[in-house]
Amino acid sequence: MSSGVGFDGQGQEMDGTVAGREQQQGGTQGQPGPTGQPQAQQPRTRDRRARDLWAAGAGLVAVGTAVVLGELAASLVSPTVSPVTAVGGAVIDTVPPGVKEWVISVFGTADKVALLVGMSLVIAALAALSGVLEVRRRFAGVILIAVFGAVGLVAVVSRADLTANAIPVPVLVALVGIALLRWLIRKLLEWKPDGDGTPAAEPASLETPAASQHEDAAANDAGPARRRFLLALGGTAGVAAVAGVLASTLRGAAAVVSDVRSKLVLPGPAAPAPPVPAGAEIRLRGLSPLVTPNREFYRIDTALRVPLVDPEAWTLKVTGLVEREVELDFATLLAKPMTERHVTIACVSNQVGGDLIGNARWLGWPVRELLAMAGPKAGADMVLSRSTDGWTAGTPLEALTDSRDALLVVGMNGEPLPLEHGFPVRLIVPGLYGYVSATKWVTELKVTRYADDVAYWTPRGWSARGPIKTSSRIDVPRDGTSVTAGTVVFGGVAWAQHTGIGKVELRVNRGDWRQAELAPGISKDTWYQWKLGLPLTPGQYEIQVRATTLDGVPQVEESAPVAPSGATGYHTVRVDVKS
Ligand SMILES: Nc1nc2c(c(=O)[nH]1)N[C@H]1C(S)=C(S)[C@@H](COP(=O)(O)O)O[C@H]1N2
Ligand SMILES: [Mo]
Repeated sequence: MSSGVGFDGQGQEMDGTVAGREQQQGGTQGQPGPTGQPQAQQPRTRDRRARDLWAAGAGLVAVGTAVVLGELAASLVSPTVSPVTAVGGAVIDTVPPGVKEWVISVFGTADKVALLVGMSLVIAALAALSGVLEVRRRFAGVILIAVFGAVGLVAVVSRADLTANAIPVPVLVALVGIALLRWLIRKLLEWKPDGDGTPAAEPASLETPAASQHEDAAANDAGPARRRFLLALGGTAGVAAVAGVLASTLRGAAAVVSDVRSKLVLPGPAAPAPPVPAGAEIRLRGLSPLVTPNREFYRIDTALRVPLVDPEAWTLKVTGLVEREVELDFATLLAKPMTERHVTIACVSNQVGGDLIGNARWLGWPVRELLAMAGPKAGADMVLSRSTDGWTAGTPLEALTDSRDALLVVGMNGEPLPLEHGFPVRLIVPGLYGYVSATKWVTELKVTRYADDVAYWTPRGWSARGPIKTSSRIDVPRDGTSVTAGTVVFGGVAWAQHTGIGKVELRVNRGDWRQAELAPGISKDTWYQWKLGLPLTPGQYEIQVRATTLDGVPQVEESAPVAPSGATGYHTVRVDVKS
């Protein structure tokens, strides 16, 4: 940007306070002209133009920095997500076919590059415009950035391939852009305060002695103020450059692993998942899908940046209290007979009624087979699984060796594991909260004892063992909504992993429990859907749900917080029934 501003007197003014003042005086004197009016107006117009150009530069730097920081943030939250690409994708999806054909005919295979270049130009133009608008009228540029932030948000939200993690990014971009723009424009106005008035009125006043004195004072301030503005501008651009290099490095690495993942062909299951029973999925608007799509699957981990693990380099070591250490590479793992199972996993931090729970079809090799190869020694009661980033989970040895299908998972809902969900290999253990079992990016299984080892969350206030507590949730109608009087259909899910759900009941305003219609579960390790129509007349209602296991054990009524071992209590929704 700075290359475009060394024009008409501006370059001299940049040389320092004294030079600036001299230039200003000399400039006025040097202007030929019979009257004072044109003499004063021309430098004034030039000054305005120079200030507008600096403002355009400020806009470019502010928005450019925000976009680059957005790319960096996005590459951290999700390695495959780019707001710019999302907007580009949305453009591709929305342009009329004619335009698309035309672009392809002109640019051929370079159409994507053309789109990116075109988008960059549009963004740059709008960024520059936001600076000019902002310097001329406070918040005019801010509004422009806000509008384009909103467009970016719509683009990101509308992209089917994006995870929820990416949604805050356009908001962040807009907020950072606005803050930087306000800051840079303020600095610019401290340097060039003149020109924000109407040019018609000021030239006349310039001729008065008082005004010249004022000009003189302003010129005295111009040096430091100018330096402060240029420092702010240059510093911000420097931050953008560093962030840009970082973002593209991260994205480059992510792209490599992403590419490997997308080309990976998973083996078919030797033991396929039992078919989903007819009627397991209840058709009811707003009810969570029986099998959670990967991109809707909750994500919880301590990884600030998603670990990027190249399957070629991946190995899993079985160490600790074993007869023989075993090391497994990815090709060997893929060659094993795979088991496929639906399993509902949940986070211990899931509040009653919360959404940190999801059901997927996992493909993997039973952990018990691997442990059998290693031969756990007597006295061992825990397996400490470790991920590439050092995170650990402590799982009861028994849960990994008994008949349940604890798996070394490579596939999720028919795809290789998404990077966020542990690519290339993670653990899934039916019946246990994620923090004690579901290690993503897993690279080591240490057979040990609870007495000797502690997992990541244990010293942080969470219990060493974490069986998932039986619970249930009302999905529809949602809490706090209004519904029309008549038969109101309630629906939701209930889970008691590895035991199975026997019944689900609802009660209205703490009245009698009424049994809901319970759909068959896919297996005892998955959640079950349920629904119940209740005749409700206009008024306010509080509806509660409770599940009972197949063994006849009801979920715990007493409310408990998530720490240390999972929340309990009945999910309660309040609905307003209108006539
Ligand atoms: N490497 C690693 N694996 C991890 C975690 C983590 O922080 N790091 N969090 C666990 C927790 S607390 C949960 S609830 C599950 C969530 O798995 P998901 O993100 O695939 O839904 O992953 C588990 N596996
Ligand atoms: Mo969790």
